[in-house]
Amino acid sequence: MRIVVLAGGIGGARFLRGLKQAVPDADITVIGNTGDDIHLFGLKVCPDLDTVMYTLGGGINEEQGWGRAEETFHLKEELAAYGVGPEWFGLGDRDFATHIVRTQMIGAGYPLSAVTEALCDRWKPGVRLIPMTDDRVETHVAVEVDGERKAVHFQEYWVRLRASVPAEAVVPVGAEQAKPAPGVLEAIAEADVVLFPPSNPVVSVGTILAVPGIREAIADAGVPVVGLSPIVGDAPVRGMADKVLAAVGVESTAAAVAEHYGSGLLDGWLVDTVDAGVVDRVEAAGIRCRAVPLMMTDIEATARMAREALALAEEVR
Ligand code: GDP
Ligand code: FO1
Ligand code: CA
Repeated sequence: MRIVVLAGGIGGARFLRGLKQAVPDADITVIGNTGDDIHLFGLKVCPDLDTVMYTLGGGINEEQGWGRAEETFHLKEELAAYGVGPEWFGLGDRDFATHIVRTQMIGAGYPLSAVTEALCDRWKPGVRLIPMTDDRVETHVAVEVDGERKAVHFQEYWVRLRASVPAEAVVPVGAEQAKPAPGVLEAIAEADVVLFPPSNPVVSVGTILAVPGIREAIADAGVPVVGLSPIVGDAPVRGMADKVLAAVGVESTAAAVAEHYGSGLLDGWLVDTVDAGVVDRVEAAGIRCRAVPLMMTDIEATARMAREALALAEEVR
């Protein structure tokens, strides 16, 4: 079975671990969000691609959900001693090596998709990981700080400001001009099923869908498209999905997120059992819906979620 997954960072990566366990023989292609990417210290950092790669490759800091296990921060401390920041972004020594290799290869002329493949030669994530695009896309968030409206990089909004100021708009800068990376449209066209993991619907899945051609390819593939809600009991399980959903005028409920994707894109939607009350509302929107446990407490629970998503895909096929 060929499965395509549109993934952000932590939610996407953890779901993929369960999916691999549920269907070990499946051919899984992950289209990764690159809107979170940021250039720091002259290096290109790709948080969501790295989170997927480290999580599936066994190098992730499990508690944190991002960055490397057994990390140290000597390099960052030395840079700070020179007065070189930003200090608000936690780049560890082990993680730095990834960004150095990536930046060096990009400087030598390799596209991000080829660089990602090279990095995955080491981590062997057991999926084909492709960035959504080789072009530069950066998610910016319009905020009001001290009465002044300005746009900040998504990482500045999330990590430095801790999403403590209202997001008024979310803009994937560069997305309109971006082209899907090689292999993205082909993987979608050849897929048996497309899954939206419990990833951020705005700044992860939404950003991937903002690359012209990807949304259309999914609709044209004519295969079941099934999503799992990142909102459980009217709040995100973690992160700032509620804040960025508000910025795009969508309420933070499992039903509203399904309606936001819409029946033109989604065929099936899984909500958590605590949200069983919204199943009828989602089905009224033309999307087949089931309520099942959606907390990724461990790999086995996550594998059950993946099996439910695939079963729903068979139902709507
Ligand atoms: P990010 O790039 O690190 O923000 O990761 P993603 O975009 O892939 O996923 C973030 C989303 O995953 C958040 O909106 C969370 O609410 C959701 N999430 C995290 N853990 C769980 C879980 O155990 N169950 C569900 N249903 N959603 C989760
Ligand atoms: N998240 C934080 O909350 N604080 C950090 O200092 C931080 C550093 C960082 C470094 C590399 C990386 O791959 C991810 C990192 N993240 C950090 C996570 C990242 O900001 C977010 O998980 C996602 O981009 C949110 O979607
Ligand atoms: Ca992300």
